[in-house]
Amino acid sequence: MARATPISKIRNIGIMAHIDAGKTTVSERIMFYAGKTHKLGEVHDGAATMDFMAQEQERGITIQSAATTLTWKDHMVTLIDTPGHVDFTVEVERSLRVLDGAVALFCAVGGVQPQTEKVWMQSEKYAVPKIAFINKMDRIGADYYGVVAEIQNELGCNAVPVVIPIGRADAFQGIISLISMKAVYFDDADRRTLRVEDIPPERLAGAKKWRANLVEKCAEQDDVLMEKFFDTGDLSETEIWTILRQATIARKIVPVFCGAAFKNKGVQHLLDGIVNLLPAPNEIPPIIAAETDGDEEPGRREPTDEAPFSGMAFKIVADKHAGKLTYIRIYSGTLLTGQNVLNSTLNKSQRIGRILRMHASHSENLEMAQTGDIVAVVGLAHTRTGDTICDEDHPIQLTSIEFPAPVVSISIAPNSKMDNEKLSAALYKLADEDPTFTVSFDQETSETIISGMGELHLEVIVDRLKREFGVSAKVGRPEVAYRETATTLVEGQYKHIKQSGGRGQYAHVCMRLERLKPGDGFEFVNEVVGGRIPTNFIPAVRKGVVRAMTSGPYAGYPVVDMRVVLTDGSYHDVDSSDFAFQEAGRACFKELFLKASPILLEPVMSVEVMTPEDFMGASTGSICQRRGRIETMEDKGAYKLIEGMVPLSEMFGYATSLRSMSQGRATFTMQFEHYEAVPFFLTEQIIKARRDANKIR
Ligand SMILES: Nc1nc2c(ncn2[C@@H]2O[C@H](COP(=O)(O)OP(=O)(O)OP(=O)(O)O)[C@@H](O)[C@H]2O)c(=O)[nH]1
Ligand SMILES: [Mg+2]
Repeated sequence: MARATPISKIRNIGIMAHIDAGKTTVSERIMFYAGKTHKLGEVHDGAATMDFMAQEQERGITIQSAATTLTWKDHMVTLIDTPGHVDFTVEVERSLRVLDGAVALFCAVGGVQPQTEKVWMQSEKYAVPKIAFINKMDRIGADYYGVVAEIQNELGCNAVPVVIPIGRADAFQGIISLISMKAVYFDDADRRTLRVEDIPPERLAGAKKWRANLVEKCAEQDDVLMEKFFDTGDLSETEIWTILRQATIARKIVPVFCGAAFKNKGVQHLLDGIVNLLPAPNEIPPIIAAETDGDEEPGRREPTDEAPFSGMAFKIVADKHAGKLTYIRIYSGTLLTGQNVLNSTLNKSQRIGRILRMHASHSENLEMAQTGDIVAVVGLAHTRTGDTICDEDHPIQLTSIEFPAPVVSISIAPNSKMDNEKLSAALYKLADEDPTFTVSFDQETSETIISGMGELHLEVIVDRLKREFGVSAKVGRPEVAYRETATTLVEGQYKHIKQSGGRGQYAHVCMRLERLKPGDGFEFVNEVVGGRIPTNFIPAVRKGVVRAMTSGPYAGYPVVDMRVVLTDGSYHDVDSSDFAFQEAGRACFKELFLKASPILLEPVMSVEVMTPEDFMGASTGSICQRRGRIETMEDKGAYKLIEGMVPLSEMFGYATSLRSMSQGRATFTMQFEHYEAVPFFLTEQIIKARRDANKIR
């Protein structure tokens, strides 16, 4: 079927940066210049189109990634604005997984922040080509060249300015394009008009120096151009664009632009950069299957409409009107409404209902979608985030999306008992949307426990429950998601025998517990030979072990990083059953685990505090007091940046305490780093508290 837009003119782009760098403001300008909106919505007025959730508008931050599609110079650009706050990192991860290119935003004053490094690394993991935009050039202290150097040194990339600013702070008037070698001024009165003039004489030397840098960096990429550069000392405009495009897509160069989105400066050039330098869906490598599963074709799909359909579900939204919306990135082939597709992750056939193109909170119906499109689909009832959707006759499974495990938990109960069912239905819908949010039920205390990435994450969930689902709920204090593991190797056996009239119960198992590397989870190995336990009972033993591990024997927390080897056992012709072997598996694991020197593990966060020098001592002290250790301290302009590791359990309420200690001038971010053993004296306290609360069996 004919395409409305040739695939070479499609761009799927994300905007990523630390919190408050101006991602949403840039997105609003992009939509305005592309004629998508006619009025500029400002974040701080709660009026940004992309920040359409009530919680986003009230807090002035982005919480969920929003997508919109627009046209710029006959290219179709799908743009995803991502949040900067670490609690919503899932939104960045899923967007980067399916996008072809990204704009990395920097604040001209703040430069490379810890969170910038984090999102940069996320984008590198998915090999996403990037261009950089240094925003907020109108702020006092803006330092374009300083930030370019930071990008090069701290992010270790080949950042090459394509424009340079004319003036800075209040005197920031425009930019010099190093490709056309023209000065461009942005008229304040009419936000759209660009005044293009010759470079003013006093800026010519600087512009020539940076032009030479750009040309040299381009020439380095290509032997023929290198020769020409040596002969003539310059390259043509077309040559620069062509080589810059190739090098950006190959991730050898990160072209740098600048402006002040809030003041409507520099964004049109960024848009030119997006369409001229970032890849089309057919310029990225064909996607490869995670596993071929007996498929005789090689497990790859070329990005063409003729190839069998394949796509990835990367986002689920419970929409009030449309129902469950599944966002899909199409990697190959064509998708039609009413078509049956295979969810190859679940091996389930699904029917495509409506296909929608999303514009923030609005949508437009489509009859079909093609390679490279990002659309939302109605009708995929079972599909989850990270699942592959594909042609039923040509199954393929793509690598899923990695999500961090939730680290903070709270108990939750509806204010009114009548709302019990409504609450659990709403919670499961929200968990469906967000893979870093989980819901569980504590059998011992009959409490519903919700877990997420941080306090803000859970606060937003509770708020959404009230507003979107009409359920008011009360919540407990935030608690740390501890884990249990064993430290020594143990072997032993357990006999489950019951003889109380009628048919008896008999199951006998021998096990060995071994410790796995952190993060390796759980392995169950069956070494039983000669039918000493019939194979049909083995899954029951495993089930019993898993049951014992869900609520660990030591303190009732999940057990992780263990290998359980079933070595031997015996059975009885009449009295053995699945039930008896499950019980034996559970009890044997429990007994052995408690003998294997169990310990508690706690999440440790990497914490970065940015503070004026005056509060340096107080800030480092606040980390040490919290069982933290300082890793590095460095100067960041007028500020000091302290990086350290602190157990999460010590970080509750830190925002308030840091604020009061520094007269509101120090700020911090934190993110989950790894699990570490809890010191023994604290373990005892935690276990006692759990016992008092009746949470240990
Ligand atoms: N002075 C100045 N302020 C800006 C500029 N761009 C954005 N801002 C302001 O910076 C604040 C944060 O902007 P946002 O666009 O919400 O930043 P964000 O990166 O989307 O933030 P999160 O989504 O919360 O991570 C807002 O008050 C903007 O008005 C700029 O170019 N200059
Ligand atoms: Mg935002």
